[in-house]
Amino acid sequence: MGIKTAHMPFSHIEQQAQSWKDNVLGAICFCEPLSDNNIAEVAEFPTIQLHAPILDGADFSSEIWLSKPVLPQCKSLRSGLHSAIQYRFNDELLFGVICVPELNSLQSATESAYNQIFALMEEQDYPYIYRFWNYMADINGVDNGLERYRQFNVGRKDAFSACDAKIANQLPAACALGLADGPLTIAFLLGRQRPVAIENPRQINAYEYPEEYGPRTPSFSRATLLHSDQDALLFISGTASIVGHVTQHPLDVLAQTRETLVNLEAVIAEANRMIGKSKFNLHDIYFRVYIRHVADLSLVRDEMQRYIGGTIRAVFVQADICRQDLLLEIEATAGHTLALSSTS
Ligand code: 3EB
Repeated sequence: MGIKTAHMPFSHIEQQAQSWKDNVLGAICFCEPLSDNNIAEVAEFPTIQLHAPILDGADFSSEIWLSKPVLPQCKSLRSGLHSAIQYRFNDELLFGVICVPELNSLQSATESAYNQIFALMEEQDYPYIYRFWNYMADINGVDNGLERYRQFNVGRKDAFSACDAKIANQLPAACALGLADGPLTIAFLLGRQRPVAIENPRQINAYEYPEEYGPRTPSFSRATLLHSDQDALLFISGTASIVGHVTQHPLDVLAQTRETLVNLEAVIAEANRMIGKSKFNLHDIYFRVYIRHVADLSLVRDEMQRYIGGTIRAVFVQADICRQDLLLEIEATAGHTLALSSTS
């Protein structure tokens, strides 16, 4: 696939060798809000720095996407700027980041961010979206008469709808989380190979949610899968305690954790069905766990540990989930070699 991830604390990134940095497409980094003064600039590649309390797994708190040169003569990465987007790319992949301040509303900031991303896709000819990571302040707050997550959905959907069908019909994997403050911050991964969109048979597809969740439906699928004869890469969207379209077990974080894990297993089973092999599982996977209430950390972590067993690779951060009654959300990424052993 020509791409892999590495995970490490934010402070370790700048200490890496130049030859390693040369292969970095971009990074998604969680940093403690209070340690701002020792935050280095990582201007060499597109990076989003998200200020959220890291509750556990700080060793995995930054996710770095690296291109995996398959051939020695593989061309090095190139960088670019497009409107407010900073991006880095090779012939296969493009990783970009954008931060948009809310001048009028979160809705218009979102529409503007997505319009810029879609314009870049057209301009640079990366027709497929693999993954969006969305972060915004006060996600459950209400302003301009609408909950902010719902405004985000309106802005995103309107930008999608205004596009050419080949973009408008895509449903990439995504997550949408609330942080204490900061501008709307989006990272994205694009490519030239068509991904497979995966849905969860236990859940109503998000783009078909009923109107009670807002005037526009969320534009995402439960996962995207990229695969060839050699390898497969799975991006699992933010996954929560939702069955059908209804939040399950409000106020019960333990039961929400279990329901979320069952949903993750259902998505993984769909991915395995697509590749015709039982390659993906809850063990060989990287998790990012968003927890609404800091005090719930040990309940969530211990239940994941009990359910999955072995050593889990996960970072736990405090963030707000897009529905008031959701206490956690888990996203995951996994890569496998289909020919021989499994690696990420
Ligand atoms: C859900 O299943 C929970 O709006 O991009 C998960 C992943 C959720 C992505 C998004 C929202 C998004 O509806 C919330």
